[in-house]
Amino acid sequence: KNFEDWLKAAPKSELHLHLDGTLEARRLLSLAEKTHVPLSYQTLEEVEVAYQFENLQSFLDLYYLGASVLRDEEDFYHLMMDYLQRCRENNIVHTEIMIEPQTYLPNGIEFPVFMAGFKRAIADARSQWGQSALLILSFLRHMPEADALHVLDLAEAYRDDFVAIGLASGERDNPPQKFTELYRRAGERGYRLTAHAGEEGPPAYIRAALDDLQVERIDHGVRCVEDEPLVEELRERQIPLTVCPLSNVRLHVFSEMKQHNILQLLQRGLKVTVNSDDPAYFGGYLNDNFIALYRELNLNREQALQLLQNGFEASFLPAEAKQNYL
Ligand code: ES4
Ligand code: ZN
Repeated sequence: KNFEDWLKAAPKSELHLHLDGTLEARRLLSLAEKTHVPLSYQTLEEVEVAYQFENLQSFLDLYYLGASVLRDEEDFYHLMMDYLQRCRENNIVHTEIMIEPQTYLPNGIEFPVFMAGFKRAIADARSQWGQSALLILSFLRHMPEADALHVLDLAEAYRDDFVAIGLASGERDNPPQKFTELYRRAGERGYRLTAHAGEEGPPAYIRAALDDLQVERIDHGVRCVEDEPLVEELRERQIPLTVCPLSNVRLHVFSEMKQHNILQLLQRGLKVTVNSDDPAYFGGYLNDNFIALYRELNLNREQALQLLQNGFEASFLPAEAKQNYL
């Protein structure tokens, strides 16, 4: 059996996945027709052209437009179920999924609608093949903190359904400090804490996520290498970085996969994990990310085993549940 087959078959954990980023072009186009959302692309070929992103913002514009086709409980059930099926195909035995209510609420879709669809799909996947899944309540940093605080209160009715909060969307000019009160309150309410930092934003944003938001995990974090003392702190504290190789190349954080620093970060003893971010937009699910690391960066078995183990160690599962995977 060759190495690629071994990578595909290995049990995995995925920790950085935006559910709206799993909306496949085919389903997007058919839902857009049903919901009467006007798109400037009508065919799969036109989608492919539209998905040549310049940077994070040019991606986010299409990503939020895409998610606006989702309207009823069935749409949300199928979105979640399609991704959980992909987990099964990719041997992702545990996944932590970011849900972004601020994308749905402006369309008049409230918590009971999307949560019912999500929870039913997760319950079905758990009972059908033992899928493990946790949800992360992810906030949009281009919106005011007051809006996030309001959504945090709306989520109280679903407190047990979210293990953590996260912070996503356009990083530049939206520093972590903007959300200090949100993270303070969420911490008080028992949520685990993670945030995107150091994807397009400077290493100072990673430091601010650690110091001002008190996060225990960093989403992306690849720009930490620009600040040597920060790398040392991340290593010392074994702060997990949820790195997304195909995403970083498609959004030009790195010019090509051969330039990606994930294996250097691993070599330096950082707790790096591999993730797909928005697989429907960035050209691949988790196995495709691992295979790209093998083909372009010569990922070896020892490195792969470390990355796979980190994926479970860095999860928000309770310690006892983690043990079953290690
Ligand atoms: C995202 Cl790649 C990325 N970065 C920041 N926010 C996001 N939301 C969805 N994908
Ligand atoms: Zn992300």
